[in-house]
Amino acid sequence: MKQIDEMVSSFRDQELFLPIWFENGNIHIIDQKKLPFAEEIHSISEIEELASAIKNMTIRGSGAIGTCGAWGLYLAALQSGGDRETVFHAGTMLKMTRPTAVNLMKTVDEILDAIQGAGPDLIQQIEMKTVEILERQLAFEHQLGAHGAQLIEDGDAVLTHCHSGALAGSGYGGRALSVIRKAYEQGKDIHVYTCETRPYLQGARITAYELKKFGIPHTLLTDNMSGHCMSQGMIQKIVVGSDRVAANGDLANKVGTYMHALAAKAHNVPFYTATSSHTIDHSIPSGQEIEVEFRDASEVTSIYNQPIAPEGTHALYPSFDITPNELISGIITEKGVMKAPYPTSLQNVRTTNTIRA
Ligand code: RUB
Repeated sequence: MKQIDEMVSSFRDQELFLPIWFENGNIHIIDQKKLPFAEEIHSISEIEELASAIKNMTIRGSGAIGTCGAWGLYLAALQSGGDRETVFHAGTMLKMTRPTAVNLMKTVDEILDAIQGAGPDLIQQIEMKTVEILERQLAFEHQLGAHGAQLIEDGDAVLTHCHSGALAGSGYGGRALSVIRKAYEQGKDIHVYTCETRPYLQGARITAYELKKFGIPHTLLTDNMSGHCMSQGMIQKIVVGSDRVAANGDLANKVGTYMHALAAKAHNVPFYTATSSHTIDHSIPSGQEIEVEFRDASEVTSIYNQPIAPEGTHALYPSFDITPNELISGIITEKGVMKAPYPTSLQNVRTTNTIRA
């Protein structure tokens, strides 16, 4: 417990905006469904509760749900007194929660691989691995932020979609907002256009909330305004996160991303994704093999339980879309900015951890 306690207290000293942490024997998460109107904290004592919080998007964002994999297995290990079967069962349950984002699956498998030979020290081994994964992820945010900030020029307006920020990662700025935050901290005069991101409104509710918290000037757009703004020369760069990147550089991100990338190509606006080497899935040759999660269409026919369409209207909610590599100007990672041809450049950031079925 000491290692975990020390890590959480060091994260607190760094004034991170943590999406998830461990305290008094329980996992704690900020309820992202309630933001920006309330900063409500849930205490989680059962692995089933964590799985359902991921499924119903109380906690979300590929980096944050990746860390849920580590925290969840640690909780399962502690509660079962280090029972291996319980830990493996928890891993299977967590991996089934969200099919598109790869970090959760990879994190679970990384820990399960690490404990293959563990004996009575199983809890301690999971604790060590959890600390390693969380500290690594935070370091990545700073590193990829620094690489990406070099692409942002003084005076740029940067468009982002969905929420790829502190609460979607380890608390500094996640991926896209780490790039934006670093550029801002370097003293660059930048402005951010955040798209609202229907239907769950991550951009309006959470990205705008974090930008305000960090003091970064921003303007909210509805998703259908980006093409017009680009045509008027109002946007110089696009930076989004990624839930999964295929070996050829195609990426899955929140639905709507593809549409911004197409408009960006038409208007010569560079389109970047900020991600980590762990979000690149080398087992998938192209984006066509990425499973796109479909969510409950009632989220489209209503907002905050208020119907916005005639009763019985048929709606569709693919939660992600695939942006093909030819629309991507660069893939920002903790090891640098990867450029086309991606099948070659992404090999330079290949990690050993993979996903098992
Ligand atoms: C989140 C989403 C974010 C990505 C990328 O989807 O699409 O844009 O997670 O951000 P959801 P990051 O809200 O459905 O989880 O790479 O920082 O995770």
